[in-house]
Amino acid sequence: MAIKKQLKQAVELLDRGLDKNIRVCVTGLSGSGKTAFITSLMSQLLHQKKAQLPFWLAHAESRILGVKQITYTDLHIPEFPYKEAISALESHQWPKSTINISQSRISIKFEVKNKWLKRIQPHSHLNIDIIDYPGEWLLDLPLLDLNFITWSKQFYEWANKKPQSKLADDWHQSVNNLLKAPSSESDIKLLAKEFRQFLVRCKDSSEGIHLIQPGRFILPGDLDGAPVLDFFPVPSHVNISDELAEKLEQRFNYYRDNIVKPFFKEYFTSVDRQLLLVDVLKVLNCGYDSYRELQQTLSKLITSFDYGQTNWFKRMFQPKINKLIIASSKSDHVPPEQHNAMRAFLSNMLIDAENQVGYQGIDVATVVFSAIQVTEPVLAEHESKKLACVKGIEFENNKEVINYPGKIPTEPMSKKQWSEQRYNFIDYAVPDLATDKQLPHHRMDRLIELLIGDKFL
Ligand SMILES: Nc1nc2c(ncn2[C@@H]2O[C@H](COP(=O)(O)OP(=O)(O)OP(=O)(O)O)[C@@H](O)[C@H]2O)c(=O)[nH]1
Ligand SMILES: [Mg+2]
Repeated sequence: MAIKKQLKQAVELLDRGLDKNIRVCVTGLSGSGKTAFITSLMSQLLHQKKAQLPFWLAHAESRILGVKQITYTDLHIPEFPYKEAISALESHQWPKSTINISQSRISIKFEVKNKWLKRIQPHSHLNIDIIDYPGEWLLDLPLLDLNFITWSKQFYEWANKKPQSKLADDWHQSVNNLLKAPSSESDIKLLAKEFRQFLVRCKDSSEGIHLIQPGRFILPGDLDGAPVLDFFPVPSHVNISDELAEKLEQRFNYYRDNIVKPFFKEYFTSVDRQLLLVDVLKVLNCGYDSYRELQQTLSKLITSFDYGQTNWFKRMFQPKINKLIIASSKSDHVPPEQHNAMRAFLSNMLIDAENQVGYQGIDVATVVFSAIQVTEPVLAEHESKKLACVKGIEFENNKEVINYPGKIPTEPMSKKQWSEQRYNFIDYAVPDLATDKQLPHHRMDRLIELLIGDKFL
């Protein structure tokens, strides 16, 4: 009887110790590669039997017995469109930019390694939950700690900085003019529309602007046309009627409390591991102002997920994130000789935020990877020197190119140094890929090990 009881206790311990469910939160701005990453992750896992994944230790030890996609219990959330993503790749297209939420649950059955645990249960399984969503919505996270006045103040500080200040003239004029007169509901609607148009100009510009808030103003989803989106920030020097101030504040509060808060509450609660994807190539192309703006945007995001006592996220969710992986996606845009530089660049950019998170006892790792490798490294001759380049199909014209993108700096650059650099990172199309085996990648196995490797005890 005593043995039976001990065994029961051991099994309970094992269950807890093995932590059978893990929730991975993939964060990243629009275009940073979230959907490509999830597609590749599923492809690597579902084809693991014949896959090359040497940095995933449990796999290298041949302890992964099988992987399957299982039904998620939250029946109201659509399933991640893996099949659609694969068929897009088969027709040489990238999966479409995401416009709504989806979720996937993958179950991995594995052989237990720990010799004590193994006696009780030779096999175990780990369920991984992962969600995909439009990157634009992520930028609403910092709004949760703001009220209408602080948000307006922050907005105009941001709008007066380059590069976005170059696009803000029309908006400043509209808000100044219209607010001089008493504002009817139709004036408010019109101004809100002009505000959205300004945000869309920022998003579509080639200047590399990132902090485009509120996210639903760019990608409203099912809120298209809803009055909750009829608000805009008011500059502090403009005096508006109490009635208008109250209306705008009410809508801001409604947006924050009834749209943004439930979104983060539902999808970001109980996250165990966080992966932050960053497209560093875009800022290298766009230059200093874009770099600074991305740095500030990401730092703001990281510290919104911050785990400090005073933070809204902590107060609400008691998060248990114990690992943050900051990853530079699309490493196939640069030759392997520059991967270390790419990592150093990312690390330098986020050093302060990383330091802050690390101080709170959270493991932080920085990596470079490519979810779907669509280029190959080649050596090209230039002025009788060999130059490490990449060869791929240029997205814009569907022609094969050999591209030297420029040398990524390993040390932070001054504004002058930035102005002297020229980068030429181009977008690549999807070549002919076999999709009934693991998708070609760079370091997805390292990322899998960092994200979940410690769960295969
Ligand atoms: N070469 C290369 N390009 C990539 C890779 N991953 C993503 N891309 C490019 O980046 C684009 C955006 O990737 P997505 O995965 O759609 O980005 P996202 O973060 O899901 O963006 P949203 O859905 O808009 O939030 C793709 O259409 C590709 O052009 C990669 O591993 N290699
Ligand atoms: Mg996406």
